[in-house]
Amino acid sequence: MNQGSETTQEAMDWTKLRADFPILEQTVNGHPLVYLDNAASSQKPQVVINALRTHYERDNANVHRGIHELSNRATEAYEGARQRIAEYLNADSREEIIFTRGTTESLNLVAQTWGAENIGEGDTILLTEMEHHSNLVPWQLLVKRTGAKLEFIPVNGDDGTLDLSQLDEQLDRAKLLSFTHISNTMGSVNPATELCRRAREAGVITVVDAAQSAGHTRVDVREIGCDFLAFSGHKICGPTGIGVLYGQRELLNTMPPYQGGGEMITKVEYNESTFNEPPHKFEAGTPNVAGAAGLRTAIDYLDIIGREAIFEHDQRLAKRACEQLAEIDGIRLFGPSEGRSAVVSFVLPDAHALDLATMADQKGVALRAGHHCNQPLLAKLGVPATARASFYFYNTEAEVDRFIEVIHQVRKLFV
Ligand code: 7TS
Repeated sequence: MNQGSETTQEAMDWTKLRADFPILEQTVNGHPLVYLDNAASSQKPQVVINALRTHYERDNANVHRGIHELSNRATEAYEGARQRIAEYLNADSREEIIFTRGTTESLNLVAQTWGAENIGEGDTILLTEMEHHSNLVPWQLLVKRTGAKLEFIPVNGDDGTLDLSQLDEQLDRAKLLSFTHISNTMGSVNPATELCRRAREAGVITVVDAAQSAGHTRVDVREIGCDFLAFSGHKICGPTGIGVLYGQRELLNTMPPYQGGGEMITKVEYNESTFNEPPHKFEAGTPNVAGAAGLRTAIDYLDIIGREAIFEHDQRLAKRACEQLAEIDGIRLFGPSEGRSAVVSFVLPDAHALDLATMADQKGVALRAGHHCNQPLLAKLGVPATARASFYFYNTEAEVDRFIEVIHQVRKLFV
């Protein structure tokens, strides 16, 4: 696909897409790299690397401040990226898109601004048992400050689906529901639209953690019907250090600022200030302009491939991996058997997950092992760690087979 100029048909040649990712062309420990840690961070196509380079070679300046050409170009790049992201999420307007450092900062922003204004003693914040620490700890901090409490939608054990049997009662008690769209450990795809609809009917504000979904499936904030949604650029082929918080405009208008500083004010006196309108009100200081430009390019790139096609490819690879893993005696495979995403977590009877990942690395296969920032979930499942393979569109069936081959080779060393 390279510069995004070729046809969709050609773009669907998944193997050919690999040529867009220079990092994939290397050997690691003497073996061709098989990168299966995409849930942690995705790789970057050449067009994104070029966008960062072009920004610094040609357009770099501060935004919104200058009246000179470069500052105008930087502002256009930054605000143009905001507009493009609004389209990507089908938001009503670019004013609903706030740039952050990533999902973690987006979720902290909601907890510290909307939460500070609206959560008080005795209020309930509803989460699920499968949240990444970044959608748990910010709410714990808020609870500590306010005297509110947390409640959790249960996970149905190894199957990784949510137990929604008590949802209506839980929503009746809650003021806010924050949940992950796709689990980074179980690979489950949560019914975001249904959860948001039922929350809305109960008058509960919703936050969707789209870290694992934004680059893998279509994410339409109007169709989902959420109040807030967060994602990270680096997991969707964009640069590190840039992310997004979508927030419904009426809510953003009522929220206090996040951090104080330049850009977020209209008038400053020694003892008080008036604040800018959203989204600028929530973006104090010089922003990550190059990151925004890189993220825009990543989004253009993904949209040429098509997120529906990416999701189908994810599912095909995950199914192939699960079917082959399931043949291993005594293996514990996590996540739903149907409709799962590109994340496959497992525990082998005879090899510790960390040893397995370390030895797979010796064969060039990059896996993840550990608690995946899901410590309470793993404690519930009764395992200290899982091994995890997570796929993206540049992974191939041959790589899945190589991963399985390496698992078998490594197992032989343990038994
Ligand atoms: N939410 C989910 C569901 C995630 O998977 C992650 C990162 C985050 C939030 C935080 O994203 P960040 O970009 O702000 O760090 N997940 C992982 C992972 O599974 N392995 O490393 C990071």
